[in-house]
Amino acid sequence: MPSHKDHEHSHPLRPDWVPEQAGPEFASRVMQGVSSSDIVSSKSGMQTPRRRRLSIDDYADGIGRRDTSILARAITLIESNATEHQALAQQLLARVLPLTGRSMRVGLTGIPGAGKSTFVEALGNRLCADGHRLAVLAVDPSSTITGGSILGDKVRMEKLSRHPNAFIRPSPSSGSLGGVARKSREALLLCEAAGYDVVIVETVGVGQNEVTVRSMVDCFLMLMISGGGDEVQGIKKGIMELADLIVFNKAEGDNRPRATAAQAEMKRVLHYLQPPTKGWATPALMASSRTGDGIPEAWKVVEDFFATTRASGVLQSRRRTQAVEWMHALVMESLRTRFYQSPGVQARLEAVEQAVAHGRMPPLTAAMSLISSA
Ligand SMILES: Nc1nc2c(ncn2[C@@H]2O[C@H](COP(=O)(O)OP(=O)(O)O)[C@@H](O)[C@H]2O)c(=O)[nH]1
Ligand SMILES: [Mg+2]
Repeated sequence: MPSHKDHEHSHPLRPDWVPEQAGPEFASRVMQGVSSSDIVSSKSGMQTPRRRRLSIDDYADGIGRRDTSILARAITLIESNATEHQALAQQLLARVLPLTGRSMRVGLTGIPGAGKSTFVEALGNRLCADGHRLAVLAVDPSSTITGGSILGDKVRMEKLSRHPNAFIRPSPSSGSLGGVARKSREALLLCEAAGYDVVIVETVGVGQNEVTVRSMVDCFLMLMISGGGDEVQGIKKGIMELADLIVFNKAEGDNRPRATAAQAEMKRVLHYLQPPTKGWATPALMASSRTGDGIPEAWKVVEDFFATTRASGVLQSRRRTQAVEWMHALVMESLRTRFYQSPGVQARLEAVEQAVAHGRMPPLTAAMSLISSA
């Protein structure tokens, strides 16, 4: 039984980074999980976070009553690499598990500039107006969070970020793809526990990201632009083969004919591909996130997807498979970490690397010898 102390952080959780130009309001809604009530002005006028440590009960109760500032802090907790935070995060995830699984998990991909953020703003405001509660999570390990894209999102998702039914969380600021993905998956579960019935996991179209996001969502939507370049948009990399729905965005005005042609071409291509979801043929649509045209139709297709896959049981079986694969991925990650952190390996690793690099030891012998010293 963990002691009482284990239930608390030894350090207050603090945001790693808050955009200079952004006020506490934005910080609380969109950034690192600081609630504006946590920000107090000191005598010097500097803003300093004042945090009460939260127990596992505080986190679980806060999430249960849909307190977004507690949810944001819980996500900060799971994003923390500190051992004591990770232990607490695991307890919290186990606690809220019965409340999870009730959302439509939707992945969204597309090259930078395809209009993902604008699309989420347009779609999200509609969903929220219809009474949905929407969480938007970003998986973008390449984002350095130097401000550019996040401040861009602040503008693009301005209305949505202020909507009481919306919760927007950018990508964790550091970590490998695997690390970011783990955190995003756990963040998704926390959002579900906090009663969000639609969770959009957004990622940029650079290959491995999509595969990772695909493995944590039910429905995967790919946003494309006509004339965006097949290669960069992943047509030749097979990313579109992961998609349950392809939407050509920016299909308005002068661009409409080009989008129409691209859509027709895509339909022909899709005809020859094996769709990623059994019993569901991937459609290609057009929309304009700017004018809002085609957005309700795209959402209707997403709803159809859920109705179809739920009725056939494909949705449930995909989730079961995903959970088991996820467990295996965690085993691998944990073994790897333990291996490289073991004193025996740390003591010998560099020398063994040198020996392999200079051909004094075969890689297989070296690997086996490191494993036996772990
Ligand atoms: N004309 C037009 N521009 C759009 C549309 N959707 C997004 N944009 C613009 O495309 C640019 C990139 O959009 P953004 O949402 O940031 O793309 P992201 O990088 O995929 O998130 C911005 O200048 C948007 O205003 C659209 O439907 N039509
Ligand atoms: Mg964006």
